[in-house]
Amino acid sequence: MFAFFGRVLDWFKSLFWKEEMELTLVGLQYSGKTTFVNVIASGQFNEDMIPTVGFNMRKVSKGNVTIKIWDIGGQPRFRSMWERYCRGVNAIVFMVDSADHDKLDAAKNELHNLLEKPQLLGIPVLVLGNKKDLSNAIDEKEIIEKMNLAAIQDREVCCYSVSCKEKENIDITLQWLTQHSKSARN
Ligand SMILES: Nc1nc2c(ncn2[C@@H]2O[C@H](COP(=O)(O)OP(=O)(O)OP(=O)(O)O)[C@@H](O)[C@H]2O)c(=O)[nH]1
Ligand SMILES: [Mg+2]
Repeated sequence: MFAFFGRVLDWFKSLFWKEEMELTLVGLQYSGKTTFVNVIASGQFNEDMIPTVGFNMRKVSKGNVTIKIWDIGGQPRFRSMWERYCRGVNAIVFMVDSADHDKLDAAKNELHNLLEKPQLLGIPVLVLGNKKDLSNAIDEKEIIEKMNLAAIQDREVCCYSVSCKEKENIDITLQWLTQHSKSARN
């Protein structure tokens, strides 16, 4: 009964109290960015993904928040676009394949290069260590260490270990993101 009234209340709120946010998803190729967008948009996990050429834009509604997501290709040839698409967004999500140990150093360098750009000063960053379901995946603490997140002092930084495949920690990720919508920043 209470659940029913809760849903009615949510629906009522969504009619009058809408928020919008914009975020950009970057990170090395094969880390799971497009998979993440699919999972939050439709709950679908797909093993056979096609690498993103350039970028995709998707709008996803969560409760009363509409999230406009820029999903940028992670291959080296697309990385020069990252900065442009990160300008003015509410949050940057940096996706890391936490089971691919050989690429962690490159991921760290790309993240720090990006955050050095003056245009992106102060934009909150969420680092997601994806593929938590794989047995060799490193945990949150190790991601924080290997990505040298402690060195980022000029903005809010958060890190979660997630699995798009098993839909683990996707809820807390969405919670963090929607808390960074425009009205939350104002
Ligand atoms: N085991 C496992 N595999 C995952 C997970 N998330 C994504 N993958 C797989 O990782 C591969 C790459 O996923 P994509 O979403 O295409 O990666 P991307 O970061 O968008 O890659 P680019 O578009 O090239 O930058 C696919 O085979 C996915 O099925 C996960 O949580 N666990
Ligand atoms: Mg992609």
